[in-house]
Amino acid sequence: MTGKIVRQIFWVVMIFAAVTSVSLFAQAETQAQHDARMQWWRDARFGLFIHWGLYAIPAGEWKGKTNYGEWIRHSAQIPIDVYDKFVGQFNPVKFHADEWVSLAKDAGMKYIVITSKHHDGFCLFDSKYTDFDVMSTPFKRDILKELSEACRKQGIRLCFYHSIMDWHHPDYLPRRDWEKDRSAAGAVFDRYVLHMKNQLKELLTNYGPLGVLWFDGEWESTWNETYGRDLYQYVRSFQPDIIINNRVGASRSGMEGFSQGKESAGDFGTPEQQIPATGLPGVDWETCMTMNNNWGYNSHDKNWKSAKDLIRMLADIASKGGNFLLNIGPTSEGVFPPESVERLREIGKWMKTNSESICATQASPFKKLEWGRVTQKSIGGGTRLYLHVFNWPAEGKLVVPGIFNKAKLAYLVADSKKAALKVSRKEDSLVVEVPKQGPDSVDSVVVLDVEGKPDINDPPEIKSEFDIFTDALEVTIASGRENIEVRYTLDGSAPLISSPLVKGPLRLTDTSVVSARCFRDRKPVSGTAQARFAKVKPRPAEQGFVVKPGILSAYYQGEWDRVPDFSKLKPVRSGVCSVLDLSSRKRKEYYGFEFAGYIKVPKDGVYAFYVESDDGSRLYIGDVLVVDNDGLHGMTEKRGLIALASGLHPIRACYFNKTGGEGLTVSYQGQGIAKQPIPEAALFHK
Ligand code: FHN
Repeated sequence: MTGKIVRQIFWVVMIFAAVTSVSLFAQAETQAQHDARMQWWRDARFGLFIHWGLYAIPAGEWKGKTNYGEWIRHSAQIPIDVYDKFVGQFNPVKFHADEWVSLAKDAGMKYIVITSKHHDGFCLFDSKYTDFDVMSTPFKRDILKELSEACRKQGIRLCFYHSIMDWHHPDYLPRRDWEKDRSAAGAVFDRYVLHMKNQLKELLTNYGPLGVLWFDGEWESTWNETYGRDLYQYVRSFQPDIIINNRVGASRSGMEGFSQGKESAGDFGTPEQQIPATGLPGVDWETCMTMNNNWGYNSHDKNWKSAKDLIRMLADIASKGGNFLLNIGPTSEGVFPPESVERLREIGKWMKTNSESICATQASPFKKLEWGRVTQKSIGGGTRLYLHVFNWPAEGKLVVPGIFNKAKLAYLVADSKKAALKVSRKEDSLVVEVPKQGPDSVDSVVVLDVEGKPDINDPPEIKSEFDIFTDALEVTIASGRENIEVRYTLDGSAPLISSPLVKGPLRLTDTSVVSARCFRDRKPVSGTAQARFAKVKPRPAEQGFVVKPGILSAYYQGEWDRVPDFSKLKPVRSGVCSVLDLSSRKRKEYYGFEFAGYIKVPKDGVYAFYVESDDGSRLYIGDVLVVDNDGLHGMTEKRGLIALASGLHPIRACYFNKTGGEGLTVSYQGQGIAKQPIPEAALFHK
């Protein structure tokens, strides 16, 4: 029997043994057990993300370009043998685990998620399954071991980020498409899976109890939900109480971060660089975000978010029932960039006073408030509402609309004496009399204790197909509550009991500000909803020339983080295509398109244009930017509106893809056209 067959049998046996040993673990978890396992994480609300590795050495710069981060090996197409030389330079002599943990703890963070291995494959821990790890560097210290000890001492949960995608291991597939000289011959992906599991076993057995295993890099074609479910069970077979994110499987929908399908593996959703518009009752989720533009350290990246924005994001996320995982990319010396430390300290100052309004709170019972956000906690016989006031009321009256609980107590969280603030009722609102000046210009928190569970009556919903129109527009107003009268005005004033009753859809023929409010027994029982609808003139069609079917398309190759000005670039190829799609691209990454021509619309009226893309895209009609979906992101759709006269209008669509997923769909809707990709019959060029 040849050696090759023996080796293959060996791997089949090894893989089978690994899988069966895990499938025995698959225990059904009750909701109560699940909630108990998630409780510390739900209460934590705030954690530190750390992206650290060899990429901190080039610090974002390579051959004169300075816009790289942790993806530098791939984005700058650094050959593996050149990148491996960084191992001999990694010596973060200023690294002190206790300092890092104290900075996180003082900022009010309850857990730390650090990259045990990012996509480049380098391990920050001592692994016996590879030499591509920290023990092969001049530093020769197990960074994760030191961090686990510091976390245990300071009561912070240690968590690991582990990338499924691995640009270094010979068995990982696919190779990078530019790695022409790094053959995939002999690579066995399942052998890589076994390697990854062996390293995960090291992480799960050598560093004490872990809070979360944060998987990433799950989007390539070789990984799937079956692998994900198996890996989820495998990890929990070593630490049953560990929490695992939804990137263990392959069900995440782009940067929005939520899983498709109930059976998807993972305990929480992972929106990235974005905050969901609303909370999702019953769904655990965590927004991860950089402080500047990069996850890994980039010494040139000075686009820092302010501490004010970060504090308000924390309150916004908590008010929607989510967690905030805020990232730092340490330098190659082993320290946090000073700008990161400054922000951690600012946030820590605010959290020192206000952390009770974030930790162990639940999502707001209100849909939307003009002045800020709300979090809540159950307290004996009632509810404690934390009113996060971003815009302090000048006249000293903080109006909380649509609430029908009896107020018990109110005071400023920042007031150590908890001096009572006067609370009165004004129709549907509770009005808290507050000092002229709030205690914190970023987010002043007012405690409002009420009896019982929140009894909130949200204002009615005002809906229409679009918020602009050319001749008339139908608007519906509905409350969805029993025993309610909805009254409205069209001039922006608050509806009164004498205002008209909503008896069906309204037909607007002029620009209007619609306000609507619920009434019961001739008294207002909700706040006021308001929406503006503008009457606009349609863009005149263009005439006086002959057009032919199809739209001009120009194909470019290059690397961008945003839609470039294609007029300044030379296309690799130009031509005419029948629809706006990517089928003529020559490679899957580092390319862009510009489509230009005319779109023919059948009627005067408002049209909605939609652009769904990965990565960035922009859509112009004439010189108007109708849809701006620019930037690096997963498949994301944006919409824009424009009023057009029937006939031909110039249309221009720009698109680029950097790395990873790709995709572009340009649709339209309106004047009897259901939402659909712009068809061939509507596209022309001169
Ligand atoms: O490709 C990674 C990226 O480097 C970074 O780790 C982020 C953080 O969640 N995750 C991936 C991009 O979605």
